[in-house]
Amino acid sequence: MGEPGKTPMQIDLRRHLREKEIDRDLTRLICEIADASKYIVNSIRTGDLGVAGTSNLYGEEQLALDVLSDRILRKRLTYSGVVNTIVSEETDEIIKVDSNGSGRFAVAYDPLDGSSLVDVNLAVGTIVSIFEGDDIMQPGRKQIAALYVLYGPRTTLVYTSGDGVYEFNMNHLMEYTLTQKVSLLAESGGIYSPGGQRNLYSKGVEALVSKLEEEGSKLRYSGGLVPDFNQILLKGKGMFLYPHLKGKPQGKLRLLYELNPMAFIMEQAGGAASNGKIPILDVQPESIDQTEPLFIGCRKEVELAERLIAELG
Ligand code: AFP
Repeated sequence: MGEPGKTPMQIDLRRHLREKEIDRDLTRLICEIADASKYIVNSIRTGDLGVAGTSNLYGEEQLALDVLSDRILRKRLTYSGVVNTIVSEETDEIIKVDSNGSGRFAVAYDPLDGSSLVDVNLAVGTIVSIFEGDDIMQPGRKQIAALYVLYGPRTTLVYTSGDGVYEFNMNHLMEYTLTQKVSLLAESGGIYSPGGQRNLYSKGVEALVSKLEEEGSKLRYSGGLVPDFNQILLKGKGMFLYPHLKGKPQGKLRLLYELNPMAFIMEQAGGAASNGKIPILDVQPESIDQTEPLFIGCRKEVELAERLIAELG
């Protein structure tokens, strides 16, 4: 007989990590982030949608939820005892955490990516990138884990620690239980999720979008990286792109806490992630606010993007 509220087959996050023999400190960190997401999902459902009256590194007005979500997550990371370095989209510097020398991990996160979508009731997410050591400016290939929480009709958590990608669903007890191991089927065609403004696309990107549509791909774009990415990952087809734009050659999305974690997850699921020239995970970060163009999804589509950009720019 299973515990109340759980069917006998349900495996919760902590048990899953234990059974996969994930490092105890990393298990603790992932579970702390999962716990923090319970407070974030409650703040989204009931919180103040007003403006916090402050602005972040990019000069974007911070919504109360941005600030609240950042505070919730940072507190859990700080008191976890296993973190020594933090970078958040909502702060403009690298934060050193005093864990009495026991801090093993450097963490970069976007506490509430897509927060401007909450007041129109669209899905948003938390994105986290985890490195061993105290250097947060390593290439993404050095990550030891990456995860996101998607606050949609259901609240789901997707993570990788380098041995596959797993999805969990938050049940009515607010516990995450395993739903599936994610594998990306490189189906032809399907969906594409094009960020930015089409009139600012380069010839190569314009040719990519035309080719995808000729092959029958349908446009699916909400303006939230986490739900848009999650759709490609779980449907197992197509690609998300936020490309280089005329006047914005580096694109919009942030390397440390949007591109690196999503690229790690996508590669672990059998897909690919590129800045149009090289794999995202091989980019050496030069600054915490660095942005890169992004082409991510099925390997075939990402290779097509790189080929057309090499030919046409
Ligand atoms: P915010 O976190 O500022 O809402 O931006 C969300 C985001 O970084 C990412 O989630 C989306 O993919 C992208 O911006 C959407 O950008 P556009 O509004 O330019 O399409």
